Amino acid sequence: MRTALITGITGQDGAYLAQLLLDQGYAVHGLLRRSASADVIGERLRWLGILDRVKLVDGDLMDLSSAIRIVGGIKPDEVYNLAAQSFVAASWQQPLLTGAVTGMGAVNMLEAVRIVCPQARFYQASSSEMFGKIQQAVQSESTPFYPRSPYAAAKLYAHWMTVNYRESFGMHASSGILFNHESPLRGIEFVTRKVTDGVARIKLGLARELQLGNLDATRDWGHARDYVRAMWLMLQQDEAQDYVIATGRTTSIRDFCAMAFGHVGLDWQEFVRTSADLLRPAEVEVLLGDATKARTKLRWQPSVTLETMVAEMVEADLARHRGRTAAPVATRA
Ligand code: NDP
Ligand code: GDR
Repeated sequence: MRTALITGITGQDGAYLAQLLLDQGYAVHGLLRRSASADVIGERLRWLGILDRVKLVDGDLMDLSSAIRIVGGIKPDEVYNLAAQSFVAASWQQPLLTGAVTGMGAVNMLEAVRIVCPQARFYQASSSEMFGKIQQAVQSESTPFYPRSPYAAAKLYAHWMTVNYRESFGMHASSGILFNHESPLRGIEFVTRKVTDGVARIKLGLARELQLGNLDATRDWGHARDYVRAMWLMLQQDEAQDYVIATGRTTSIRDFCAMAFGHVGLDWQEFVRTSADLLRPAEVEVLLGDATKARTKLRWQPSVTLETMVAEMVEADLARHRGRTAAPVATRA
């Protein structure tokens, strides 16, 4: 039986990846940071029905000694480093913490693997945010980076350190440069889930409006379940490399709103308000990925369309809120 260690197992991707690896017959261990809210922290794993099938071990990405202890104790075949302070907007408020977790934390994991389990295969969760102020209209593995936030700068450091450990120490270390991917398990602060949650609340009469920031930005959105499959495929290759994972379609926040509200028969323009407080100090205006390399070498391709994903997310949020419904908002014809 193969063994995997996932950092960030309580997050969106960690939960879906754990499910995929369990289905493949892996023993799955997850690094869990200590919390006073331990009862709610495994909510995504519980939602997927796998909380009791994964083994959670206490540790923190910022604590090298815990990383060494955990990697040395488990001796995993594969390590997926998904843990991060992953919310871009928060990274301007907490730049040092973001650097410590998202940047240095990845190096702690690389060091732990190098020192106590160098044969393990390593996956680093890199990000399309590293392209930032885009240098090419469509971004691939060869597109120059231009990070636009403390988060993106921290990810870029972790990305290059992963390349560095591969080239310096011969480690099987790969970076997946993943474009935005969403699901019903997406954190509530990210725009897609904020919108689908808002749609559900408004539809059920629990809220009257939804406040958003920049509606003009566009993102290349895929489904997290498809994207964790790409992570796994990267570690099954003989040679470690870096891959862009994207759908090749970009959509504005405005159009995403139209789709999500439209799913329940509402006109988004009646409910969405914009607030300058939600604008970022520097914006990534457009992202659009070219995943040709992944399609060719990994034989990976997305299976879920944006329309299907939006419907799944809205329905999941409706189900979550239905228990505490007030009067529903009338559906427009
Ligand atoms: P989430 O924000 O949902 O999950 C982040 C995870 O990191 C959580 O399990 C969180 O634990 C954990 N974590 C945070 N700080 C620490 C710490 N100090 N020590 C240990 N664990 C910690 O992220 P996603 O699942 O969406 O993303 C997974 C990874 O992929 C992240 O690195 C993200 O930056 C990156 N990424 C995501 C993309 C996306 O579109 N989703 C696209 C490209 C890259 P807790 O539950 O305790 O908070
Ligand atoms: P992003 O995702 O920053 O791309 O990072 P997010 O959903 O937060 O923002 C996407 C775009 O929507 C605009 N926006 C808003 N965003 C949020 N969160 N809330 C709002 O109210 C709002 N209104 C407009 C933003 O300005 C932005 O342009 C995600 C994270 O998962 C990262 O960890 C990951 O690396 C990248 O995707 C790829």
